[in-house]
Amino acid sequence: MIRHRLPRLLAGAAFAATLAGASAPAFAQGQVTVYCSILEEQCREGAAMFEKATGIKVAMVRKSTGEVYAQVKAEANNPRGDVWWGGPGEPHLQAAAEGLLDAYKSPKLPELHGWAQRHAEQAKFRTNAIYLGALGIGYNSEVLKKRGIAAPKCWADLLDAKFRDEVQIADPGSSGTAYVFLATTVQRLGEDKGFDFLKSLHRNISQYTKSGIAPVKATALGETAVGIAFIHDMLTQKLQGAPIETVAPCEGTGYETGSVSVIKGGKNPEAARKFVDFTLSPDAQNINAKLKINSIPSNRNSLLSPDAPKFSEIKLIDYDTPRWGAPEERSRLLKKFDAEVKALPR
Ligand code: S7P
Repeated sequence: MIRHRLPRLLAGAAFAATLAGASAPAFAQGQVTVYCSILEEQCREGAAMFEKATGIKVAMVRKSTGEVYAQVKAEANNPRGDVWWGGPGEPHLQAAAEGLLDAYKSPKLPELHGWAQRHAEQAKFRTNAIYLGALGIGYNSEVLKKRGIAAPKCWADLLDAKFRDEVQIADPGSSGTAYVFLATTVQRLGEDKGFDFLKSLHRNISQYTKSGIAPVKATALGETAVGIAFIHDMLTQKLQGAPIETVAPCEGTGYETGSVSVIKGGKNPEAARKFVDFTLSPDAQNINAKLKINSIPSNRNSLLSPDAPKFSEIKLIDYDTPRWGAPEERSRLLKKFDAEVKALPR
């Protein structure tokens, strides 16, 4: 059943705040290794701000969410990372349940929206929420016009043969974005019909990219007519002048709870906790406003851009992040996707 819980939770959540600059430089020493699954430019900006504010040196590695999950798991006996910053919540939840993350109750928690506090509580504080983002379709209006194809309005429209080789999405094994699409489809249609849908869509997919942002960039450049990704990321391209339009699919859609976690056994646990506090603060979350990345921040005092997609205007399914982030469910769905969808000829 499709319910609309989040729009109500977010109603009236148009908070105004000032874009606070970085805090005064501090004299703490040390270092922290951050595996970063948000966008490269956010990672860079955040690292520079944190170094300036704390004096702690940041070693930053940018990888997609599923890739970081795999790396944290592979390094479990000798963790090299301290913090995992960003990306949809499901791989974080899987890592949490597998004992790969440390519980941390940040002093910033009381500043967070109710949905973010619940996310942390449900995960026994082994991960924390930093933003929300709804999944959708983006299309290049110039490419569709050239091809004489009508703009899609619904997920089902993408199954039409006229979209053959015209759709891009990432691989759900590497990309947290694409995993949200896989789980959304299964939740929306049920597992059997959901996989039938994915198999039909497979015929129209030109490429499963490694990162979730790649289809957005390809759509903006006209390298593909359609991309499936987060609506706020497509909006960033539109705000930068790309001929890209966004669609909140008519059947309803899922969303991500962007997360941050302390990696268990990391060499710099104190610096890691400081970094998590930073990611939950308006200073770090307002990087998005600066870069025109319009996800919905978890701190009530962070800026919410007037351009941010309005959850109250999007038909959302009652997307069950904890369910799709459970280890057995995520591993099973990814295995099934590889065997029954990706392996199919097109
Ligand atoms: O903050 C922007 C954003 O797009 O960065 C994350 C990133 O794209 C996730 O990458 P993968 O799909 O490659 O794992 C998103 O969580 C977030 O919306």
